[in-house]
Amino acid sequence: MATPYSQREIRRLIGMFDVYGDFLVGTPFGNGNVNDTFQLTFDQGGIRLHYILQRINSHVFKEPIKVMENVARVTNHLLKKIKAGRQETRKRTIRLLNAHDGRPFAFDDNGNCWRSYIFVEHARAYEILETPEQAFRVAQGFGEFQRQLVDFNGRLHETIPDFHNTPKRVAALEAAVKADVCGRVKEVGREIDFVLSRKEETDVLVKLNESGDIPERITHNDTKANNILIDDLSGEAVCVIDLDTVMPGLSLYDFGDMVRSGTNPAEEDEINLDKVGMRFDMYKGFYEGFVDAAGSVLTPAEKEYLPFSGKLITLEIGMRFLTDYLSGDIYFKTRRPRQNLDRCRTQFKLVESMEAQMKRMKALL
Ligand code: GN1
Ligand code: MG
Repeated sequence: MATPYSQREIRRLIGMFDVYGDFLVGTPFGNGNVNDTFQLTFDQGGIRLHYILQRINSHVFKEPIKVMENVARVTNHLLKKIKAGRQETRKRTIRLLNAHDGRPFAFDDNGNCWRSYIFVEHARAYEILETPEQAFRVAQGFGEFQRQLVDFNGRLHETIPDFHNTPKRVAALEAAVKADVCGRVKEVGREIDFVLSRKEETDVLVKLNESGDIPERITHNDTKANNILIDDLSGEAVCVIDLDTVMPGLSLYDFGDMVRSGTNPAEEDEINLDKVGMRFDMYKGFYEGFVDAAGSVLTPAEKEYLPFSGKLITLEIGMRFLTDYLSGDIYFKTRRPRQNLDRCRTQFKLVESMEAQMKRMKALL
């Protein structure tokens, strides 16, 4: 749930940006675990248009201006690519609105950083994917994003250092277990053992990067299936969204997070673990879509570790939920008690399901 804001406050906040037309209404939008997001309706000359207005969570993003510099640089790069394509296309990138000072963000009186985007009409993000065809399209969209950024000039800010450094996430969990600030460690012995018994595998990708076998790239780092918009008519992936964590990273974590979020037919915090597991046909869709779009830029080692990457990031995100549960639910938004623990258990169930199907996944290579 987004923090409650009155219509008056929303009107004042969007008033910091250059938007034409009359503000009608603003409502909470989407299911993000971090930022506060609103969809705003405007009347422009008798036509209704929408914008997104978002507050950047400053607990998670300590340097919001750097986040916005990354987002602006990447969207400008993508926009050039789209414009250079000769065919007419529904493909797009998120487009930031400028605030009155010409910068693509603005601070409110309480020091919160806000930004606004043009809303992409006739497309939507799916919380749960239904068909392998959708998985193919989603992976194609994120793969294309990866490919389009291959010739990006310069390095982006590392806005959250070591974001997908899995061994450091293990260390953070171990520190939270030691501190046990909420006295919850006694409830989660099984979950802690689950991680510890897989500890040696957690540094595989970091090590391959250190040895030069897999390159640092510009990556999205939050490639949940719901972070891409699917066109209502064509079913094509038309726009990658939620670029806050775009920064230097490993392509495999991007592929892995699609597999984590999109192969599971249940919610991320599903309580009935019988419903949770990896659908192999969905995995196949992701694999084929990603290779179709980004195969030409991936190295042999990157390709080889595609199946493993899904398992690794699922373990990593499960650990992050567990760490947050032990720390008193201070990072991810929660709507009910133990939600972070439920999220963790869902992830670990999914890890087991991936382990059971690893051979089949590798056989596709
Ligand atoms: C957060 O805000 P949202 O829902 O897009 C998190 C991701 C996690 C995800 C799990 C900056 O993403 O890393 O994978 O929740 N974003 C950040 O649902 O930590
Ligand atoms: Mg996000």
